[in-house]
Amino acid sequence: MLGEDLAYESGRILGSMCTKPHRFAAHVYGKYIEKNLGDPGLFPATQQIERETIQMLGTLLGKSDVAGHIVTGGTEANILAIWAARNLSKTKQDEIIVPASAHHSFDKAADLLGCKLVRIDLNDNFQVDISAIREAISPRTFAIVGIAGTTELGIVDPITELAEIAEQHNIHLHVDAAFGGFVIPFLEKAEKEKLEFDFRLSGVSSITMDPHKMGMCPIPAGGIFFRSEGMASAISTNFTYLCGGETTHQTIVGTRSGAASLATWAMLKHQGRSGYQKIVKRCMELTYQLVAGIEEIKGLEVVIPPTMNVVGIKSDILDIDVLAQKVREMKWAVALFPKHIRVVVMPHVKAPHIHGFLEDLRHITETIRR
Ligand code: 0PR
Repeated sequence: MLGEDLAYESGRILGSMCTKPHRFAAHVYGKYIEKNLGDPGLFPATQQIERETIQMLGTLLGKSDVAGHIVTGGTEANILAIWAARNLSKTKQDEIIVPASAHHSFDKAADLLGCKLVRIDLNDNFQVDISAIREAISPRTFAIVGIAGTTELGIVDPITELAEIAEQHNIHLHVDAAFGGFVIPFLEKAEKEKLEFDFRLSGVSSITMDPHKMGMCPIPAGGIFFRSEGMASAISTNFTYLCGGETTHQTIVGTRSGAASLATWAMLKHQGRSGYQKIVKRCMELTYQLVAGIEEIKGLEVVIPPTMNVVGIKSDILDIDVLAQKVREMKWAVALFPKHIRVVVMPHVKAPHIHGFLEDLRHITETIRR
């Protein structure tokens, strides 16, 4: 039955932010499949390894003594951040300011928490408009969200400015680096220095960064990071009856994968910074090849030069829905946004796939122009 599923190895999956997990991470995951961090008293060593994983990733994010957990994904991480910010806020504060490009997990968070999302338009660079953020802040605002690697285009918001605003107004700033967290730190020095987004900015209170995207870890592995244990404990539930003894949960789910933390820990040790730098370098080289190829095709354009391995393709001769339909008919699985097609050059995408895709795009546009 599974023959009907698409496989990453086919190179046909061009619009996904997930990839085939690294073989070693998958091996570790499979080996420790039964570990349950919902009852950490039974698995104290696994809990310690989760702590170390959070510490290693925290260090990458500019602060080794962060609090946090390896969770089910970016959605849970974003919900946890907003939940904590809401619990830390004053009464009558019920508004969250988010960029128009925010992932739909923030809609889920707002709905679950009975809060209102105030959406802010983007500027010409597809970043959130800072002056509009300033205007939108009200006494009801308890959180601002900035994105480091937007779902639609991989764009990084001006997080430095958002952090200043958050500090001035004493508001929680959550940075959604679900995708970008495993890309930005591994870009070339000159590139990453332009993209400040983490705890090195004192106004940043929490960050989402997912190992199961560009971290090449098995699903489910999201990451939530809080600047301090005090912030994380705003969503703590304590109970005593478990067979592992008294415990505290700071996640939505109860029973949860310990293998996810073990696989992430192992993958970080296995790759090190240089391993991830190589992965990102390869993805970026192919991204630039894709961009160069698109620019050569009459009728197609990239939406904006990419910051990371996410490319938006638009057309001035073809309705984007029609173009996506034709691309999909040729068996390329791309993501479709209102005005563009999204390609994510994940580690499973190789040069022949990009060249085959470009050839098909050329063919589609030529047939239309004729
Ligand atoms: N934040 C950002 C910026 C995201 O892009 C995503 C997911 C999330 C949070 C939520 O993460 P989880 O999906 O782990 O909860 N972005 C991808 C997207 O919506 C998710 C995805 C992954 C979609 C693989 C398709 C796919 O094949 O495009």
